[in-house]
Amino acid sequence: MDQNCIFCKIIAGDIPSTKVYEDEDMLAFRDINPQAKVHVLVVPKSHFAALAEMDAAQAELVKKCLVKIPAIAESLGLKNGYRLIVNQGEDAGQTVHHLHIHIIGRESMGEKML
Ligand code: DGP
Repeated sequence: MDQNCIFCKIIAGDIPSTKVYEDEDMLAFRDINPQAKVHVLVVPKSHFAALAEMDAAQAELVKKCLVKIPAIAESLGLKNGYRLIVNQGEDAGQTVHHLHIHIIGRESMGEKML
């Protein structure tokens, strides 16, 4: 745990969140500032800042998150699809330096981005 990390505090239960899924490796909770009708963050419980700092063990954790995301998305009612986003660094607008995967959906995103 990184004492200065807001997501570590959420994982520890020191800051409340609206959880949608949890197991020993990851926590999924609703984004405080949703950019779509459904906006959930999937966070490995082990702290590391970003993709660029990921080692092999941490990559395994991200893989577990990716494997679980379709079931999380289904539980959120995202049967027509969703978008995953990982922001890496300042130019991407990464504001929380604990690796997280955004799940965004429940509305057509068209070709707004990507
Ligand atoms: P990013 O730009 O990829 O670093 O996105 C960080 C996201 O984290 C942003 O969409 C807002 C969300 N967020 C920041 N602080 C909190 C918090 O305390 N609780 C929750 N639920 N989400 C948070």
